[in-house]
Amino acid sequence: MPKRYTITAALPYTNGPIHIGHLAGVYVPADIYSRYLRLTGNDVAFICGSDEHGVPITIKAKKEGVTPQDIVDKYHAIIKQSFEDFGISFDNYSRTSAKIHHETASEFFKTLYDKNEFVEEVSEQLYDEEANQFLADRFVIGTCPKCGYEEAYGDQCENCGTSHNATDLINPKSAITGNTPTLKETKHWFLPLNKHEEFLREWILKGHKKDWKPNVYGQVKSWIDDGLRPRAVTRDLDWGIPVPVEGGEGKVLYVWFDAPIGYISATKEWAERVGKNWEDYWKNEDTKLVHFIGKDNIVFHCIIFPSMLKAEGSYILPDNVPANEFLNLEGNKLSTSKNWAVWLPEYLEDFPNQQDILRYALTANAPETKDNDFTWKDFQARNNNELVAIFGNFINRVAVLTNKYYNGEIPQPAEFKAIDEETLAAVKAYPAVIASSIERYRFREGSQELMNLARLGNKYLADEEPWKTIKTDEERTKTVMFVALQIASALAVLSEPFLPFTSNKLKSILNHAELDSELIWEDISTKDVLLPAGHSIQSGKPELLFSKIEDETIQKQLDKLEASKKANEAANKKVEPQKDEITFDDFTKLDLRVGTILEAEKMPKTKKLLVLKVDTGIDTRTIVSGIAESFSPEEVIGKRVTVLVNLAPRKLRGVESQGMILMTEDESGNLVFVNPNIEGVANGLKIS
Ligand code: B3M
Ligand code: ZN
Repeated sequence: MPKRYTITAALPYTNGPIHIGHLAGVYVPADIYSRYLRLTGNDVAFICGSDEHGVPITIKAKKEGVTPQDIVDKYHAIIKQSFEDFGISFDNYSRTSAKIHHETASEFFKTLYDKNEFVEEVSEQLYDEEANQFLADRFVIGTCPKCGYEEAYGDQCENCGTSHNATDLINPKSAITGNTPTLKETKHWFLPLNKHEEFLREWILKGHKKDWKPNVYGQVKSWIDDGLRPRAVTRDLDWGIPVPVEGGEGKVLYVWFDAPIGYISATKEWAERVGKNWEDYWKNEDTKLVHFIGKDNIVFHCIIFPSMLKAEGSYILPDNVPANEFLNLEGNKLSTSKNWAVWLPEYLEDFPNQQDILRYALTANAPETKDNDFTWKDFQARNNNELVAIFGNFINRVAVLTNKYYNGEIPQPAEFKAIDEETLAAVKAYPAVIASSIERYRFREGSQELMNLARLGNKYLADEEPWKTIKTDEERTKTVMFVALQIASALAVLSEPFLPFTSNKLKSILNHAELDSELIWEDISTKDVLLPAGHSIQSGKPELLFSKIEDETIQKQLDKLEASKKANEAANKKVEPQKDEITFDDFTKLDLRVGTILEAEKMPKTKKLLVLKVDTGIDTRTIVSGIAESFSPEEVIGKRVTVLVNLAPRKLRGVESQGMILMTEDESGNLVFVNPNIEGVANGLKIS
């Protein structure tokens, strides 16, 4: 039975481009789901937009010395383009700075206000005296009261996912000035989540929500079990949607209050454009509402937003919230600030027109039940061993042979053998198998089933060897090619949710547009013939669907990451402030010489000290140096070093040290010699 679906994908913050983590966690799975539902005849509204309010945007604007509006305009355009480039098939991609959103969110707030669903309260909030500003959300960093993570934000800990009030943070510090905040009174409107606890318990814990993913259900259960508290839904900020009620002057809605309403306003905008009734998608019990999000957004979509919708009273609640875990990159957490990411615009520069490889690699390795790692090696392997060697290879052989033997025309099959019947029957089973994976939000499983269909085709050709039978049995060859073409056609349709670009190319190779009616998902299992005898495929050499990725290409990506790690380390290196000024005479008092370490041994019973014999050019003397944790005695013998020779001798563990060897640290904090490193410089030469 076709149904109506409202499918939302988390609204990305417009403070930077998007990267593979966003794609893998939210947008690719949401797109697979939406495309599949459309292909199976459902009425789908696939909704997203830019989240343009909130502190991250203000912070970014401050950093770049521009206005928040400049920031959101810039990144809205970039993000929207990335989604288009990657074939994310939103019905509407809106933005929360749109007028329709401001109106919808204000109205929503007013409705709750009029229904007395808020608690209005003057309370003490964190305040930065120097910046003259209240500190909420990402303006304040401190220790998470739940897990002890030291860089938790005012509204949420990114480590354990807990959402809290800024005043709950231990040791809060202003993200603007670094100061410890003071407390200052201010009025806010609170959503009393405690009031909705019973409903949430009924709806999620006792209701049918046990079919939610265990990570989502588990998190929600633990929050409800811990007890819910009122949450402020307004803020003392100047960037956002003004609080539309008396006493709200100078305050805005909390970004997490307005952002999910963005799903509603984006639906309205779309419905107006295409002549539909938006309320069908939000207020009709027959509509299935599904939120695709990352795991850090669970509390907002499973507790706060449903409480808002329930309090408003006329909306449906989500049927499922299939949140994903996080994707890591080459073993490390993806990070915008550390530039540890693969950004979509950059990917496309390096791999033009190869969106489907990334979509496939991210789906085949999606972080569905646990955090997962994206590696460039895996990306290469998914492409070379699966997309090229199985899928692409099969299609290429089918297209080339059809053109070669039959001038591109599907041959009339002769008698079907058991293997042919079995193969065709196996193909017919795939729509249901893949559908079941998708409907259970198991997209990686679905992608592997799709690959199995290509495998089936590949194996069939390899076993039946039409390139051999063509010389001995023309009728048999026709049957085999006919069957293979049916498999290719099934692949063209069933790959669409996962590999939309490939599906399109394949449909043109097979000339699907020339068929009497467009093939849909269901046809693959119900129709005996997908491509009839006599239908012609595209003539000429078929376009290759995929091509091999060489090691050098992958190495380039790894080098790029390495470079960004280095740059980041260098940028983060704390440079100590300059010391007090000295005179030239002060400087000339230092007697620095080039020397060579002749002997070295560990100072007994110490960890750090080496006793060195150093040729200073003046003499050979003993110097005790604290370098034993970085160097073994053997390693340092023969090293050219810089020696401060006129330092007053001092005794260390009973050994008199007559000078000092100059050292510094490398990027990882290891000691290194300040090495004169000049060939042919004699010991004893002065450094000045
Ligand atoms: N803007 C948060 C995020 O990117 C966010 C989602 C809003 S969904 C309504 O993590
Ligand atoms: Zn925490």
